[in-house]
Amino acid sequence: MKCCVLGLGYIGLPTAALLAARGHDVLGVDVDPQRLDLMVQGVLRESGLMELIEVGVLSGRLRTGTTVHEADTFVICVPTPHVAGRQDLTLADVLAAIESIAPHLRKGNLVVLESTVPPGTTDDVIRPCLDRLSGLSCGSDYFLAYCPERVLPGNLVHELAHNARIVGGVDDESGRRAAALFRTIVSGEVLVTGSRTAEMSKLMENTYAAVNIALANELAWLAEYAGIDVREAIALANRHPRVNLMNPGPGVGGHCIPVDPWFLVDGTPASACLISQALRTNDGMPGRVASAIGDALARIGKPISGARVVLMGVAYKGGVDDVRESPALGVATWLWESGADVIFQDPIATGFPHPVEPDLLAAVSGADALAVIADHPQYLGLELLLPRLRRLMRPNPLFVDTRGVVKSAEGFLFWRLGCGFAKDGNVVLNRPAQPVVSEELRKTS
Ligand code: SAJ
Repeated sequence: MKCCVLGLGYIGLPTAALLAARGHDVLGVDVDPQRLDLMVQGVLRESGLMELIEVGVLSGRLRTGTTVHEADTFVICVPTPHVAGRQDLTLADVLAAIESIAPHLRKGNLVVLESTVPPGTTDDVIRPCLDRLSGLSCGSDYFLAYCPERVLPGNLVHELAHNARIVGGVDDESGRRAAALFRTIVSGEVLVTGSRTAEMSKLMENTYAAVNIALANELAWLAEYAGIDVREAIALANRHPRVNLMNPGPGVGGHCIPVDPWFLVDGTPASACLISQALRTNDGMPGRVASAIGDALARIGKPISGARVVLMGVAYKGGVDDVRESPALGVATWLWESGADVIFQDPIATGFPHPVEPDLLAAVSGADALAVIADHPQYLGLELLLPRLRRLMRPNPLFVDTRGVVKSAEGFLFWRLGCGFAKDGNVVLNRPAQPVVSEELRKTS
């Protein structure tokens, strides 16, 4: 089958390569020729991706370009950045893609939208737009479906090929044709539904994660006040057969979980209070971590102003080089406001807007505090390296762990998110316990 994939980013490029590897004749299109070169040369570091691209290019089945050509199937993978209350801006790239497809659309063609969109977009916005621009009729002349991606950055190629896929047709025939396409490239189940349900399911998946992480973040503060290690408590609670709590962290980054739930909140804000609050809780985490760093420094007699703080891991999570919505930047912004000197350290991150030191030993030289923000695999065994790092730092140093990477930090004042303070292995200086029952409730009970 001849496929044209529009948007060669994090999803479009691997999708184009997988289609080609499964025997389709693929043209990958991106409006930015520079980006096209970078992507194909391997700027996207995902295990197995370069091999997949090579197979496609060498076989002649994967070609790239900046303009759309005729095809049997068009797959749209362009970005949909959330811009509050401005659907026109959110959908600008999708609508531009539709405009570029319309002159090439022929009877029998299939159009698949993969970009994350508010519920109803495929049927209410894309379908009438494509009908008008092409002069064809959806459901009889051509077919249209919404098929969200659900891959995990860091394990993208494997998940693209093996995860179950939701296929949402705007009508039965569209669903059937899109399902047939995905059955040629994925080994996971292909679940067919309507386009609105598919759009909603995609948003629900990432909203579930956002709310679950917000709960873990809130539990982290409660555990600290109670003098409990939240990660141990979560691990135990998760042994319940129907509990699946996620982990607290210094903030929620990436291009999906902090963004996608807004597509639901925006439509009906008054009915989405829980989701809005969860997003606010997660967005507040970098500030809370920064203030914990300031508080901890004060306890060892070091004013935050002028303190040298090393933030380890500027990627949005461990094991990826992606820095989009990086919690480290949020933590740094708060620290800068208090006059701290921030050093960024990361072994793999690319595209961070400030200088980043890849070498940990060089980064910690003369520092007052060291804070783990992303749990890169390169930090495994960090505990053993800490004595060496301490000798390079100023006297009386602080170690902050927001990801549960180390168990102890001898010779440091040690603060763990969701646990509290420890010095030389002993829990000390816990925050003042908050009343479990508020004064008001106490009076009424
Ligand atoms: N995070 C936590 N605690 C956790 C898990 C994650 O604080 O327990 C943080 C991470 O550190 C990171 C952010 O959340 O900053 C997101 O990381 P992630 O690994 O949970 O998710 P992404 O953004 O890399 O990929 C997500 C995945 N969705 C879910 O886990 C529900 C992926 O499956 C989706 O396909 C992808 O978004 C997407 O494209 O929508």
